[in-house]
Amino acid sequence: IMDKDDLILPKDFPKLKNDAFLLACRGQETPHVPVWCMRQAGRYLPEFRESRAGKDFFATCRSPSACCELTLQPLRRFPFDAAIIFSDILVIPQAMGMDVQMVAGKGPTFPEPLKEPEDLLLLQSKVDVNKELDYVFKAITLTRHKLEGKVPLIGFTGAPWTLMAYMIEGGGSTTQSKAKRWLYRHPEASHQLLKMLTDIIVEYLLGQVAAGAQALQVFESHAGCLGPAEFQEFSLPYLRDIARKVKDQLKESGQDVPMIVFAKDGHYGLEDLSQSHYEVVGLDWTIDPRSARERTGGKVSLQGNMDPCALYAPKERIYEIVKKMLEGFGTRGYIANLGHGLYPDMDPENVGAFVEAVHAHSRHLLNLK
Ligand code: 1CP
Repeated sequence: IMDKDDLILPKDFPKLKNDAFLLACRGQETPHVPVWCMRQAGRYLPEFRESRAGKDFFATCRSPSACCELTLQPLRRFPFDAAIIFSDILVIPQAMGMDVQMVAGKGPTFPEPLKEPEDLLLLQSKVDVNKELDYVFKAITLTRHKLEGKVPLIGFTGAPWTLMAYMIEGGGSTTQSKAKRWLYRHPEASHQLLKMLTDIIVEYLLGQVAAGAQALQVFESHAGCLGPAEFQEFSLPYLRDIARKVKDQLKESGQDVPMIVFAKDGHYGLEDLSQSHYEVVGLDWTIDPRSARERTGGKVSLQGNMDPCALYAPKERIYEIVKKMLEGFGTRGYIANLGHGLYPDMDPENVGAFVEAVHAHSRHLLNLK
């Protein structure tokens, strides 16, 4: 019998009942293709809007019970094969001492973004993640208990370049020109910042696993504004470092969790990404499933990549699109997802139709074998 206080300890977790997602990460056979959606905990759900109403976004991130509730909401509606902890990638810049606010209608905003290399001196370069990001770890532990073994729990982080871009841009940007200015004008300071972020990210991910995360996704959401050469210099080495270091450290304690790298719009880096120690490469919708398979040479599992906007289509059309996607990727070493996150105006019913289509059509394909 569990005492309420036991829910805060990262041990005696309930037995996992559905391991399709974890098996697919490792390229093993599954009874159906597992599916989850980026931003599955989000504003398209009325219950999410209700829970979040009038509350500060980052205050919500700091409340383990709120994060747990928001993580579980989509799973009560849909038979997703994985949960992703409700949090945000920008908790790392906050832990480094930067102020980040969520401004309604505008998104995340840094009142004082980094402007010149001297500003790096203002950052906390060594972060005690167990102190500064303890609230994320608590949310993961609580959620892992409350999931009752239904599906595995995914932890995540922003990748160094993506976080650097937010820290310099001060928020969302279409060109990332302020951040890219650093790459061309201050390459050394850029590497210094990327290295600093990498060290924190490694500790952060290890902390998430210790807290109960069963898989880890690294979001390089701003890969698309880099060209192949800039990607090679400023993104890929750090992505590799993160996977290598996390895996080496986990191995020492006899652990191993699958890692997913999602470099949005980074199709030029697909071959490299498939050889960067991640078990899974996430894909946006601009990549054709068959060519992604060819280019990654069966070395990794693939995750993605339906255009989120296809969810605006009628249900029958969604089924047809899913069918094509499954036939392109095949049923082995594949995790169905969208090519990016759900948008707030999407109809939850169509999300359900997407999940149902993946399960039904993949079972059909697997039965034909
Ligand atoms: O109040 C709200 O609901 C605001 C919307 C929102 C949500 C639901 C934000 C603001 N963050 C989140 C949660 C979140 N963020 C999750 C939760 C789990 C889930 O997916 O269900 C995750 C994984 C993230 C990760 C995240 N935050 C990324 C990487 C994924 C991606 O979208 O590329 C990025 C880039 C962010 C920054 C961020 N946070 C929020 C917004 C609107 C943005 C994008 C800002 C921009 O670039 O314009």
